[in-house]
Amino acid sequence: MKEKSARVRGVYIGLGSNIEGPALQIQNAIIALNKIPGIKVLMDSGCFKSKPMGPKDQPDYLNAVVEIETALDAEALLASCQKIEQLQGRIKKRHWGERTIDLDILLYADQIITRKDLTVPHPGICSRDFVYMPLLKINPELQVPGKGMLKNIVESASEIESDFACQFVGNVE
Ligand code: A4P
Ligand code: MG
Repeated sequence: MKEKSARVRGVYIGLGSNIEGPALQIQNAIIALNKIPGIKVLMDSGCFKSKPMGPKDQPDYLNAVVEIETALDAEALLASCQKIEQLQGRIKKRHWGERTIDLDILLYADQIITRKDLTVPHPGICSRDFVYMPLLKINPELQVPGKGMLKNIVESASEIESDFACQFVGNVE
């Protein structure tokens, strides 16, 4: 069926997994995103490994970011992300605890959204290495609405609270 709405570019989704085969979880979530009507995955960052933020008695994480083009508005995109989390068996046990898959909307073009259920740009963008490293790999010139160029913010280091020893480990399979 032909899409009626205009497609928005510059939309970035962060993916994270640390149980039940993280590499496969990330790969499956990207495939699932791409199958949703109104979403086209344009690029992925590859996989990055990092130490857990939050409880330390959980496995290391695998993170990735995808840039998508979408006809969905941010709310509908959030619902789609949550559906994929459910389908991949996401169970909430504890705050910042282990998970099969987590999908966060990092940026939705130049929109700034502050709703109860949705904050965009995602608050972790400039301070978590497992978020900004994959983002910068896709787009080194990325602008964060209301803040400026991501690489400048990261280089100035004033906002960096934490280092999770994030490193690139290879392509999404
Ligand atoms: N929500 C608000 N804004 C957004 C957004 N931009 N994208 C709301 C997605 N969701 C957003 O999220 C809780 C609520 O956030 C949702 O109901 C949604 O309406 P959740 O995914 O259910 O729970 P969560 O992910 O455990 O909570 P939180 O606080 O969002 O955690 P984060 O920021 O996702 O971090 N360590 C490493 N190394 N790598 C990781 O990826 N991830 C986390 C979770 C912990 N430690 C990690 C990693
Ligand atoms: Mg989340």
